Amino acid sequence: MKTSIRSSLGGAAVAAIMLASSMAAHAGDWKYAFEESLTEVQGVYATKFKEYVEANSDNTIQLFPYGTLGESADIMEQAQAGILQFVNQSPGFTGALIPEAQVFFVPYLLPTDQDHLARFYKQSKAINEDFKELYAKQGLELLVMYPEGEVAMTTKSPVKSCADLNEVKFRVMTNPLLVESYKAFGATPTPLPWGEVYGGLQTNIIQGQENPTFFLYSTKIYEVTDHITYAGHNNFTTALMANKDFYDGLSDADKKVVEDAAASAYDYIAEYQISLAESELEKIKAAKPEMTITVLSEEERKCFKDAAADVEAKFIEMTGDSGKAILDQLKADLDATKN
Ligand code: 6CS
Repeated sequence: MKTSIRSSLGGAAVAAIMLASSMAAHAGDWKYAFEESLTEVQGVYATKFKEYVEANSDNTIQLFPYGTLGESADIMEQAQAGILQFVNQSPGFTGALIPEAQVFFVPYLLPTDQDHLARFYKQSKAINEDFKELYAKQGLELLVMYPEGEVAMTTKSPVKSCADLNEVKFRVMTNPLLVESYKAFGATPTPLPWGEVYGGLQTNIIQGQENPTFFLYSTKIYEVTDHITYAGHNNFTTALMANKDFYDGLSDADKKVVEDAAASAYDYIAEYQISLAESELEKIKAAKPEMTITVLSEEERKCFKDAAADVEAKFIEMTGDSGKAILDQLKADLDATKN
């Protein structure tokens, strides 16, 4: 009798160990790379995503901040090849791979109202259905797009109108439409990966660049430029994707954890990045009191707004019917999420 209890207990223990090890075998150790440091917006988003996944499943996530695996283009290649399971890349770099993603660089398309933006990214059909299909064709499962803040220009000389950008070599992300945009603004656009921007400004190879306010502080770009200008022309959009084969191979439960993690991190970051714009500008003012900060008036914005129509036409020329359909859908989504 004793023996049989012992052997049945032993059998249960072995079964439990087998179950645990089979669960461990199925639990993933996922790799997630992004274009910023751990304390910048993409890093905070990634941390929230990781915390959610690890609290709600047996999977673990290893985070790879900017620079640990290369530039934006490198981490995208690694994600497409399946070396990484997740990659955060902004359309500013994805535009070369998915031309329609350049739509986010049509000036004045996105509103500056952050509440409106937060509703838009979440509810947009263009993002959640149309772009999903376009990313899928590149082997990527688009999980979410989210905002990082209004984009500001930082330059070595003051900018009050497009004329002030004449002869200014202005760094842009490697995105053909962004090049067109700064051409239309009157500058000499210079596409460069992020790693070359600080040095380029320091050595005067370039004299300007654009980014959201928090990034101007965290990357110390204020040290190598003297003027910050808000023209209200854009809001920085970024995107989290998974390798599609990896995602398709997940169990329904894991797919749900991934989607819920993306949504939960979205709700956090949509709020978080709003307060950053103000707090980080204050830090720039404290670190460099002589920095000028200018919000262009409606009149001063006129030439930038006029240029927007040409950039939109260029976008359609570059992307044809597919781009036009995305642009129209995006405008309809922006309209539908106004209130
Ligand atoms: O301008 C860039 O290249 C970078 N800007 C931001 C806000 N995030 C990552 C990206 O590499």
